[in-house]
Amino acid sequence: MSEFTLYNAPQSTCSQRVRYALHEKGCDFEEIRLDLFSGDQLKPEYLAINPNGVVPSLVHSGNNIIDSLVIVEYLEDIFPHICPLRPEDPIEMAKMRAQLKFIDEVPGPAIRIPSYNLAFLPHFQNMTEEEFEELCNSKPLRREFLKSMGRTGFSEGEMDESISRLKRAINRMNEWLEDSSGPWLMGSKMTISDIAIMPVIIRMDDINLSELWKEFPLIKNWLKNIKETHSFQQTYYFGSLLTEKYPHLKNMRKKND
Ligand SMILES: N[C@@H](CCC(=O)N[C@@H](CS)C(=O)NCC(=O)O)C(=O)O
Repeated sequence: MSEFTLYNAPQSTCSQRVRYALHEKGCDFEEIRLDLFSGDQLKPEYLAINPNGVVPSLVHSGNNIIDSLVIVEYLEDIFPHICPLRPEDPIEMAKMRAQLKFIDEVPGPAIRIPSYNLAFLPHFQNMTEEEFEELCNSKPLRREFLKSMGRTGFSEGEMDESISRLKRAINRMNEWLEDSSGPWLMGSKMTISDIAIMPVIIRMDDINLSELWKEFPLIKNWLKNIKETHSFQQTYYFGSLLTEKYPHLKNMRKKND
């Protein structure tokens, strides 16, 4: 039996970060896939592991480690010499951590808006108002987010605002690549920052938002490089992309291509 158990979901962007880091570190792990739309994450036995009722959670020898970036940093703490993902210099480390804060503050929340509107909304549309209210109230972390979406989805204004935040994030990512001379966000070596932003960029690519970096060759190159890593293939097994789970999104892609 493996000493690591990862509770996660194939298409969850936060889970994808942790799967990638585990593969980079060469960790053997048991993967338990939760169905987020059946409410697996809200069952008492899972809430005992992660009281926030979200994925991912990593159980390591009986210890519950929660929150994607905390988990990735934890893996770094216990395996500092296997494929190091943090710079040694404290100034560089601070720079990387500031990038992580930005990623979780700007593009991380912004990508949820189109993801929910395009893919996840139908899961809620057939519910009655009472059922939806009950579902919202059962969520320790995402209650207000789900309520703000409602059963009809985010408004055009909210969609536009999230695209504008994603554009700002793309500009910032380009600046990081220019400053570091690439190919990774912090320079010649991949760091946690690359893993943190990866699922946002992959999601944007998947839902037809790649035009946001059409003028940015450094980002195109970054994307090509990360897709070529062995951990990428292992992380994004079939069903990890929204277009693989929700075929109607593929048609939308074709229409726009
Ligand atoms: N800060 C947390 C956020 C985790 C999170 O929001 N997970 C989403 C999937 S990416 C989730 O489990 N959602 C379930 C729900 O909303 O009920 C982390 O990085 O791990």
